[in-house]
Amino acid sequence: MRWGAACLAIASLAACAKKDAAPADTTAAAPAAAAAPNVVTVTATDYAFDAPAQIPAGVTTFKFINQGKEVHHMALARIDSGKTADDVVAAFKAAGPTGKPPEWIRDAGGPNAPPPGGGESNVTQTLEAGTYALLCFVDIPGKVPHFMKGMAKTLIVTPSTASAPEPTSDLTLTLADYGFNFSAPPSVGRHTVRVENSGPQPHEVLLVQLVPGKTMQDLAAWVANPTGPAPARPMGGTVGIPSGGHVFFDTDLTPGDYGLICFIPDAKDGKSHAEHGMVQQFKVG
Ligand SMILES: [Cu+2]
Repeated sequence: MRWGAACLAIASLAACAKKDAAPADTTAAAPAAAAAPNVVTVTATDYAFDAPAQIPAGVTTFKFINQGKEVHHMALARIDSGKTADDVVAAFKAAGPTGKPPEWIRDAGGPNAPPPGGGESNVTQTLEAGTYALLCFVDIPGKVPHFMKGMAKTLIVTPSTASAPEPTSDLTLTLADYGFNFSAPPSVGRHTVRVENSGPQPHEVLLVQLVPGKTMQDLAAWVANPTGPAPARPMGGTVGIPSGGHVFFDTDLTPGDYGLICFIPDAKDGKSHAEHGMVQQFKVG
């Protein structure tokens, strides 16, 4: 029931989603040698990730394309000790629907869900060398998380001397226990949003554009019982980032009603952060 959610931080197997844009131009006044982020394209289908097996460390833009019919995201999870994505899946299976996720995996961002059927989302983040798993925690339809259906893939990030700077942002979105705060009201047009997690718990942000006349309450009800057309369209954002972490995403906003939501299960009671009030609606234009 967690549409586009990540849940590495907590317990549930039932656990736990911009438009396309190029990396922000950071070179306006920079020397000619300023490097650009490494762009890594990942394509999702029902139910698999098409992604490279190995990429270099450094500032990286993940361009995420969903060619499937269902909603997908690409959670990045840092894993240690020679573990693989198969080990992550086995650990979640062993823990069962109400068990804790393995202690050896950590939220590490990744692009949240774009619109299905060819939509794109993106995230730009500084990647440390190490071993990661790409995972889809979305469990619509059927309440079985997609990582159990094949959407789990190991990604090796190799040491690198790449020196691309992080993007320059024009908006900051701060995540807290439990809420969202924009540095300024988002306007129509293109933005590079810096997402910061100021809370003690991991958080994600899924940006959605609401169908005219629908509300975030309608979306919450639909996620709990996804029958009929969805009242909102996923527009990217970032999957879970740890306390103190930050990533960037580019978006292109047209006039309309939008929302922000975090589906990560709470560390204390296992309810989603959305149920704790981490959901916000706003108007653009
Ligand atoms: Cu999925």
